[in-house]
Amino acid sequence: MKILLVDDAQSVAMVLTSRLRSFGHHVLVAENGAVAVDSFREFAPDLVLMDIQMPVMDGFKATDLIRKFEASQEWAWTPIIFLTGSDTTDNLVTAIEAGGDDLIAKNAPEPVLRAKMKAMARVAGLRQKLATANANLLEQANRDGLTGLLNRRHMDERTDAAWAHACQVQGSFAVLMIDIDNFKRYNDHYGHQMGDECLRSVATAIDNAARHSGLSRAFAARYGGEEFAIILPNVKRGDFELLAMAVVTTVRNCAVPHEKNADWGIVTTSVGGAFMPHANGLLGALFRSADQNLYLAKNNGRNRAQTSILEAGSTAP
Ligand code: GH3
Ligand code: MG
Ligand code: MG
Repeated sequence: MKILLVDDAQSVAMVLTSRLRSFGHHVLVAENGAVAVDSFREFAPDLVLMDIQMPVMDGFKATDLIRKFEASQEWAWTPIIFLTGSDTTDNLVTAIEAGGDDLIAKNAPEPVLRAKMKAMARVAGLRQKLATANANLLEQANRDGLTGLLNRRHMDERTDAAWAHACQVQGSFAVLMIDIDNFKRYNDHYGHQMGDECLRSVATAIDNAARHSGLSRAFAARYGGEEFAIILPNVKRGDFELLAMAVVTTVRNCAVPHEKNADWGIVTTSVGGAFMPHANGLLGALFRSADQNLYLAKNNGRNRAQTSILEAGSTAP
């Protein structure tokens, strides 16, 4: 475990540190509550051993600040054990009321300290497992089950945040809407299962095109059905136009057979894009413009990209 040991008495800190290290733990010492609160954020310990009476800031105040900090985090409760002169009932009640989880006497016999650390290591192990499971769940909740791309809900959240930031800094912003050509015929001809396979291949191609664009903030998502989107915060106009074309080419290069797709005989996409040099106004207007361009790309023969530039002011409600 990573243990944050907080005690102003050097002699106590030294004895406890050497004992804890001999049990195999990694120990960081803080000499008062204020230092402990700072160290807690950086060290992210599995356990805190906290003295109560200390100069600058006492253990109760430090515990209160640590709990407040944890409340601002996604998911956190680090065990805090108070170090006391004696482990009386009164002390235990006060410790728990103050936000601690247990207490231990500073001069507790070695087997008692070892046993308590063993119990805490179990808790730390479980917390680690929970944190990992939580992160996996969150990751899954943000993904589309069929294609593995970001799903629409997550795309909306992330796009709104990126747009708000772009408006604040007057940064550029662009959207690409991507739609598979004649996909209904694909399903009718090859069946829905093959249709799903095809959606996966196209999604991978789109994701690759976005990743290979070198635009670190670009992200691709499944917009819905056989439609995808790439969101491009802080992008140069030239890079946006290149990526629009790259998506069409990358999907075409996969050469997924599609007998019923006009003269091409392979799966193709149409792309509609809209770019704003300085984000301003309503994001919906940018999407509408990208949609109109997608419609144009379809009308102009499919298997192509159509893009346009929206000047500031053109997105006013
Ligand atoms: P266009 O070139 O104009 O885009 O024609 P289209 O046939 O692609 O467009 P349309 O909107 O008529 O058909 C879209 C089809 O996409 C219909 C629907 O069954 C199919 N589709 C949507 N989501 C899924 C899915 O998850 N799996 C499969 N297999 N098909 C899907
Ligand atoms: Mg469609
Ligand atoms: Mg389509």
